[in-house]
Amino acid sequence: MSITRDNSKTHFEQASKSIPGGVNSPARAFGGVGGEPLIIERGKGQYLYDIDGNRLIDFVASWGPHILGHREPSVMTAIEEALKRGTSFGAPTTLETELAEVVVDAVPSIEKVRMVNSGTEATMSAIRLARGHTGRDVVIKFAGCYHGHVDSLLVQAGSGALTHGVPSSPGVPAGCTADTVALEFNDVEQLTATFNDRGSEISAVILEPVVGNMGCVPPEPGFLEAARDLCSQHGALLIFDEVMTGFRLAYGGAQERFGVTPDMTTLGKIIGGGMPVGAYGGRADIMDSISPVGPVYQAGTLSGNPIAMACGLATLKLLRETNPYPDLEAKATRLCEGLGKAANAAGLVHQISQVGSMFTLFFNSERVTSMAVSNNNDTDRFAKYFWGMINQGVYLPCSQFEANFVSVAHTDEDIDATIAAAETVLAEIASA
Ligand code: KE4
Repeated sequence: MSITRDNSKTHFEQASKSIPGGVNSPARAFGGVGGEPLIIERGKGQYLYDIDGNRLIDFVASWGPHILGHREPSVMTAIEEALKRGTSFGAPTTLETELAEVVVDAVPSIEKVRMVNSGTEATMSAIRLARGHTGRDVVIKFAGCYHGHVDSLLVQAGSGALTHGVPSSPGVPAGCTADTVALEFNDVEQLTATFNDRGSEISAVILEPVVGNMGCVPPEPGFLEAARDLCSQHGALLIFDEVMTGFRLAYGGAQERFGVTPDMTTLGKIIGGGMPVGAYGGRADIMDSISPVGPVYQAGTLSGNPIAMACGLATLKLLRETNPYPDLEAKATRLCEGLGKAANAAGLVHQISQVGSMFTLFFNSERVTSMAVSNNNDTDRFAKYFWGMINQGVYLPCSQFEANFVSVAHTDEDIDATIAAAETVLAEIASA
């Protein structure tokens, strides 16, 4: 069974004439799976509809934001109401304060928060703030963690940088990464040794508390606690990059789920509900080092944009009121169990990694705990799985180094259909 993709192919060819690679983000370019991206016409609930009229069950959720599904009615109404008052004023609005107060109330580490326009802006600003606040230059990150395309953090990055095999990008001068140390995720010994060696130089450790960008990789027991303790001992700041896990793994994010409180947190995706919003926040004494209160500069024309604030606010309010997390986790667990049974029935070596409503089916003989292991994923087999599932009407992230997301809109029937699709596709792969 193959879906029709003629219109997508034609339009993608046209797009490629005026947009590099035909995409505005390489993560969408299908580089890791081959072929051309589907051109999406609209989304509704758990479904995407492409310009060939195909309806697909969506587990990408725009790379995370759509925890409520596409076009959730109360979110759409909030956007329409905000639009009646204008799109942007370059001046404070009450909506920014309201969203800031919701974030402060929800996220344990955040006493004050600054809105920006993307996750990249959030991490870039958080790193600058950490360096400015501590007066130190060295930043520790972990291979496979992706924190956006920040020059100093685009070192052994995950996500699209990994899929395209260009973890450390050209165009980043050596000086920008001279103070960036990339270690192995989940390696407490290596982190401890680095602190023992250079502790007084380290401004911050930044990490994805549950990594989504080398596939879904949870922290090993004790890893987050060790990072917390080492930062406290050496006067460095612990930054949780919760752009993906924030409001995804719990209303208070991974830090609520794992009970480890960082000094700063970066957010994105869900807090914008699908509109361009990023944020960074943390202890008030740290955040008051940022302009205009303190000397560390950061600014943005459309930061706190009222339409984006309205979308994010409606999204977070609905999450707070309905607490969908237990149900989301149950649906994801049932799906992962079904995928595992399908892979076992087909006799295919695999790992399934799930935290809450995010998960990855890895084609790997080892449990994936770091980039060194994730690098051994069978990406050719993943590509066959990806296209097989598309032809069964299931839309997965187009890379083995990404996480899938279950939303409130996914029904039991969708979970059953996805499992059935996987049974067919994985059996076909095994018999090829
Ligand atoms: P953005 O600048 O793309 O809004 O956020 C960057 C970012 C920061 N931190 C984490 C943990 C992230 O996952 C991301 C962005 N995630 C990727 C996909 N895993 C976005 C997809 C894309 O780049 O198009």
